Amino acid sequence: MTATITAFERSPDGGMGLARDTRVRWALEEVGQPYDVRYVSFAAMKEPAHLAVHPFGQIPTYEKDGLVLFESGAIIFHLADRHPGLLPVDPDARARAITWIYAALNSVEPPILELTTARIFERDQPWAAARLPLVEERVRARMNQLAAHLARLGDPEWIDGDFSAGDLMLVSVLLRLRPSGMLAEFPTLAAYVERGEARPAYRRAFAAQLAVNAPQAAG
Ligand code: GTB
Repeated sequence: MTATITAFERSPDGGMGLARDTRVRWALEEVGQPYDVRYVSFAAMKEPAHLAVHPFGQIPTYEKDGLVLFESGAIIFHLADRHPGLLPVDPDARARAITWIYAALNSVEPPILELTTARIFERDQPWAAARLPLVEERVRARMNQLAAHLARLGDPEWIDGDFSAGDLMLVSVLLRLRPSGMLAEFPTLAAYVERGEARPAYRRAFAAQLAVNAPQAAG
């Protein structure tokens, strides 16, 4: 049976690939698994039918052969675990790649999400101008640490040997920094993201979501 994932019926980013279905599409493309997409509106995400597959009423989800998953990290780990190509066979290298999945989700993505919240959702608050620089500094601190780590390694193509699900997740969270202009402050991280985006599997994933979300795709 072909896997079915869920995605926004119309992503607010207009096809920039920032919604988290893009990273799941990318993983599916990397491991060569076909997939269908069920598109859901914001209202439908909060209805019982969708809450039955995602307790928090969000996208993405993944369904295949009776298995129902939510959380992009869990879905991507599952795909990497079941199919060759995204996790090394060597147990220690595999553990390190999984570490980078967690690092991307737990240590890199949170300050980036906070920045998005501060820049967009809280911008009209009376305290927004005072808070934003604090949030930006937290992002810069984490990006400096990550850039320093890559520099210590000699700025390799990928974070630990061959491209892995760790890189897929790290690139996916870092590219969410681009709209703020802050990714460009870290040229080695920007180059790392560009290497990820240049992969044929990423390009296919990006094109698939763009076909649905680009402004000209509006019916
Ligand atoms: N931890 C979960 C995961 O990793 O899967 C988080 C899932 C999540 O936040 N899903 C978002 C969602 O469904 C979409 S990706 N939101 C609707 C809701 O909560 O009601 C976040 C997102 C949304 C929009 C943009 N954008 O337009 O730029 C970027 C990212």
